Amino acid sequence: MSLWERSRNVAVIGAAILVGTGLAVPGPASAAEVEQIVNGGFDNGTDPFWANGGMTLALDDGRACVDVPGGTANKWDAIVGQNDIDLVAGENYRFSFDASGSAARSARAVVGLAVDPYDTYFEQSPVLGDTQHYEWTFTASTTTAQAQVAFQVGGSPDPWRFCVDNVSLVGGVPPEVYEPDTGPRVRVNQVAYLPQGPKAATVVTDKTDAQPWKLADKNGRTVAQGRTKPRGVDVSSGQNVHTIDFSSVKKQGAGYTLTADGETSRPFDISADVYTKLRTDALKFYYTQRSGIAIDEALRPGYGRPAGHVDVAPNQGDGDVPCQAGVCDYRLDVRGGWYDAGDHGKYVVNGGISVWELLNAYERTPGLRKVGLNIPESGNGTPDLLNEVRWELDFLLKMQVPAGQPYAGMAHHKMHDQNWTGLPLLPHLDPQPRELHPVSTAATLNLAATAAQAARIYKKYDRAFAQEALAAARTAYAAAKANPALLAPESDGVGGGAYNDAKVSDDFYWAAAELFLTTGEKQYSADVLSSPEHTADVFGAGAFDWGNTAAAGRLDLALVPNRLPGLDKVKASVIAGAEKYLAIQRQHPYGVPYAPPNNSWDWGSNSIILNNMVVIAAAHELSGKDKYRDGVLTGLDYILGRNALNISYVTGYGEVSSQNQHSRWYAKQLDPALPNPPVGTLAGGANTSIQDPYAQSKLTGCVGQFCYIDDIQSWSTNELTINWNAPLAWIAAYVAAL
Ligand code: 9MR
Repeated sequence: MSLWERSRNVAVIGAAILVGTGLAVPGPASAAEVEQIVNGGFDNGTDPFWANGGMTLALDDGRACVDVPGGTANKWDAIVGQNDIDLVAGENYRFSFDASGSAARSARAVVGLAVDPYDTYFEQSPVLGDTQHYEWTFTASTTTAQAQVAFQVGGSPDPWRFCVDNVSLVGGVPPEVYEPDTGPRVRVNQVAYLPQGPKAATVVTDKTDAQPWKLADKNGRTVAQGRTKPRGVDVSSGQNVHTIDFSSVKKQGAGYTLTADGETSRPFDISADVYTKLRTDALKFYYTQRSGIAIDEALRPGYGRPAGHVDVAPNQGDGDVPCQAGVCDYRLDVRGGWYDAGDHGKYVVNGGISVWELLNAYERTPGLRKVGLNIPESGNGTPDLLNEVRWELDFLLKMQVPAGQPYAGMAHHKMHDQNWTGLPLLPHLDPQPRELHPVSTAATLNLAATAAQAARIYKKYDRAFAQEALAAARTAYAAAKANPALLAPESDGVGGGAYNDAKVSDDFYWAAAELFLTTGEKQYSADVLSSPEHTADVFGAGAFDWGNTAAAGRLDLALVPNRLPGLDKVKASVIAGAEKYLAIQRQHPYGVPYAPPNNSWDWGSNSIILNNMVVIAAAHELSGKDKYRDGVLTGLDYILGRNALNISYVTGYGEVSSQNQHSRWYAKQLDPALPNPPVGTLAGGANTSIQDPYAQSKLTGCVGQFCYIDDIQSWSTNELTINWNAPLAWIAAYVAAL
């Protein structure tokens, strides 16, 4: 019996090809190819294959079949497999089989370690139907004589029948090369350019001299033309590119196309309307991320589900959660909040920046007050954005250590499953024990900053809550000052993300800034002024994220009315930061205001790009200058399709968009009964470190923008998170308000 629940922490490299995708053709067979599976054609009965979970493996028309019982929770609760397989590190293997399923269920086909810790070396989860051939290649990361080929077929509510034949694992095969389908070489914002905004496109071409271009309306009539501007080789993609500027066209319309160098772009609009919808969709994302409440099918057709982690089996619940062994001897009720991402963890550090950014959007963009989100609280007299964020704020407050306990006033860094779970797994079906992890200075300051910010923003709607939040913020801030170096370690990453944060001067600065802005008190302004962050250049390659929060404090000091001495310098620093991002953008032939050192694109790069745009938008508010507005709009083009992969990174926006973001419950790619992520969900985006095995199998050697793949297995390039949708919502709200 095997537990393949480890979806992370495993290194596999190589390339994989699904036959029939037309992406690449296997190379010629080499003489050294060796079959590792015994009796894969089932010509001599079913041995040495085995089945568990109460299933009997039996021959049926020359294939091996099992009747899979219904009502199991996990894929690995029912397995057909073969053990004692040799793997050699660095060697390429072709893994193939024919399989069928009586219902449209997925089989998790795994090559992995047959013994504890059950590492996964390669996995795919095709959705089965009539008999079909499946085939991939991968490179083994490990040498072992204890590998296993397994078909995990559990996790179905109803019984079904699984059959398999011609199971093969051949070593010594040539590696495959993955070629993404990038469509036409003319790259545009596939959604919409604003009528009065800048309009730029990028053409991928070998030509080095200017080429003619034409803009056609939806009837094919040419409405503008000109010549491209050769830009040489773009560092971020390695491509030779030209740019096109068609800003002079201002006529609203749908279905425009741009043609250059014999290629015609995907269609796009010239219109502002769609950004009002994007603003709403990006914010509606949060309701379906909620923990501790049933998602109402009537409010989100196709997304209804039972409440997760409310102490109903098989959940172990969030109502009475202990600490990890040795960490504390009390228990907390930490129900509620948003699930962080595609996992079921809830993290104060990341919840903090998400709350801050959404509340910041609310404070900066008055139009947001009236936006309805169709959530259970709608119509209660409080703006829906505040209703939604309150769901997370209440959770953050629950993570604070109660008075009378050691570290009272500090916040636990995070709470999540004891072990990683596999995909798919709806929140209410997660069987893992939940645990509180140690308190940390960073989490405590996240709580202080956001609770202080909430105190000034919610005052108008809920005085009692505002007072409670402010008291919690003061307590947290004092506790952090008393415990200034309780740092969350990188090693605490089993069952949930580490969110390790070794630098907390930024969090101190941010929390002091929010407390000062809300109370006006000298004790907090003194801490702001004496912080080394106050005079530092906080606008680096990426302005801010969950681990770097000084810019959040700086932006609010610059924009929320206050009487801090030296405000001119604070404001000037924001303008200088925006100028830096504009300069990067001008150099960039895809118009991206982000150029990380060594072309090393960060995990969640799309959110970093959007956060840089938030700084540019802040400069627009401070100065009123159009160039900043134009910088934001041009940056958005990258997110919505003007990029090397010709993809919109927002589900449901643009002709080709991300839709298989890594999530345990929007797992349609693995189980057709589940939905894709809701429209308006941002994918993490290019990440040159490609930490997950699937991305490694497809993208090893990728350059910058190419380090992304729209596959549910790619948690390092294609996850969805609460902190990434926040800047999308911020920017969409900004654009909608223009
Ligand atoms: O977004 C996070 C990224 O910046 C970190 O480098 C990475 C490793 O710690 O973790 C990312 O956050 C993940 C978190 O740890 C767990 N939930 C999913 C998050 C997005 O992948």
